[in-house]
Amino acid sequence: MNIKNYINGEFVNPIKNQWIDNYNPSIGEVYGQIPNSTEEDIEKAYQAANEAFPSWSKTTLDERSSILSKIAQLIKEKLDVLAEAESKDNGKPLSLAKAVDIPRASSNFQFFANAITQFASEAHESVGFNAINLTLRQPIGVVGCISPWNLPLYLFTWKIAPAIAAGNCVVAKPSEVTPMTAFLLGEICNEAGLPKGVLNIVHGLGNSAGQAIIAHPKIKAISFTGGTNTGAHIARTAAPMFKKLSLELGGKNPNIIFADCDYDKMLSTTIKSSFANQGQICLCGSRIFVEESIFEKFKEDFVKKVSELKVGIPFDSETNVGALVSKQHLEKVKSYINIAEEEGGVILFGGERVSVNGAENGYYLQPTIIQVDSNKCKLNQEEIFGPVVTIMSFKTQEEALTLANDVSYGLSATLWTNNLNRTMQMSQELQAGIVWVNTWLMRDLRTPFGGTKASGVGREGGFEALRFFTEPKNICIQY
Ligand code: TXE
Repeated sequence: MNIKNYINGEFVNPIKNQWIDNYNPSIGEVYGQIPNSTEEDIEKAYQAANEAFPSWSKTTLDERSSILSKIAQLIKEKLDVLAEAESKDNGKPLSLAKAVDIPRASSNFQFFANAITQFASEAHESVGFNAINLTLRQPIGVVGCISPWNLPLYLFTWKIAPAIAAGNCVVAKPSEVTPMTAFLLGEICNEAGLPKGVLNIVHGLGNSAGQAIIAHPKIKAISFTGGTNTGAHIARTAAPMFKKLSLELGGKNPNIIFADCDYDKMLSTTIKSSFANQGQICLCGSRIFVEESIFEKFKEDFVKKVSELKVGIPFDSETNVGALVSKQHLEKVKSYINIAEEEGGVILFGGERVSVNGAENGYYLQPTIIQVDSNKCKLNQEEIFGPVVTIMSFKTQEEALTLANDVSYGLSATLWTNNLNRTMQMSQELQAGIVWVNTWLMRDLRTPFGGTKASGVGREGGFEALRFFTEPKNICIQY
């Protein structure tokens, strides 16, 4: 199954005709090839975007809205094909791709189809000066969108939808590890009547195709989701070129559980916040802190529930935990489990690779729970990004807050308590861009989304995203 770049509304081979193997992680085998694009391909994509920009940026909001709605509708209609492609490419359970990834990709387009028709700016009357100030929020031009492999179409469209809704044209690169649904999106955009060149999808490696996008002198803004180290590299390259940057990076999120919580809801949600998508979600609550009085009970109940999770092939409807995305990533996650004991950790459950019948070469790993006695260990300081959580107890609210914030990341936090004062006191002090209280991963797309500290710069979502993808201009008129 060879896929091609989508440039100027057409599917084309990479100019230098270089290709990369694409793996199916559930069986550990190559199932196709993708373009290993070079800067020549990025230049071609930029030219197409640049040529499309004058007319696209002058379309009415209703014209844009109706095309984005059509894309949203087509994604919905193609749910099964897209979900199977996503599951095959990423290793996640098909049930998850059907329930979360693909519906959210459709919602991303539908949300910004609606939002752009409501996006307004402000005017300021300079009283006494016979002057009025208008703020225009104009599209930037050609922008770059680069996305990771964990939620491929979900995060790819989360950037593309607001970018084109705001009137920009896009050079987009999905992760080379999970290119398939991005490829299928190109066909959907043509079917929806998106004018050629508005969206260009180029496949390839980060340090070549990706690097060509961030270094391109005329691609004026970069929206990136991925690892913190990569984000830092992108900032070093793009900042001196004065590009606008939105960096949604890694996380090492605390899940803080007080004895006064709704215990059963907490337990069932914590299974999800720990192991959904094989723990490969930047928002997973990978550091679990439990109030001392319920620590032993929680430990026992949590281990029991996790031991009942089924690790299996993604297309099996019984599967709760699928394959990790690649051999390299499985080895990275395993390397953290291997240092658990030397760090004074105790593996309460899991830790081993799983050999799944009929898919012995797949990248499967048990959901793993490690009890640690310090928040200073690597297991609690570094993003593992796999089905691995640590647990430790705390005595007081102050101690829990200190533990939660004592990490370089600041993306999200989850808090389980029914004490209102505690909720507000802790939510204000937690160093995070998102705080969930008595829930996890509940998402209202109007809200600002993003992290602080090593979790990134800028916010996505709602009007934050439309502001990122536009340039404000103040026009002051005296009369
Ligand atoms: O991200 P990368 P990966 C974390 C997680 C994971 C780590 C690496 O810890 O293990 O990041 O994952 C492109 N110029 N998260 O490898 O390398 C690359 O091709 C331009 C958290 O997926 O950052 C891909 O398309 N682009 C994160 C994208 O960047 C470059 C979700 C992400 O790749 C580039 C995923 C360069 N020099 C991983 N180098 C989250 N916050 O959700 C790479 N890329």
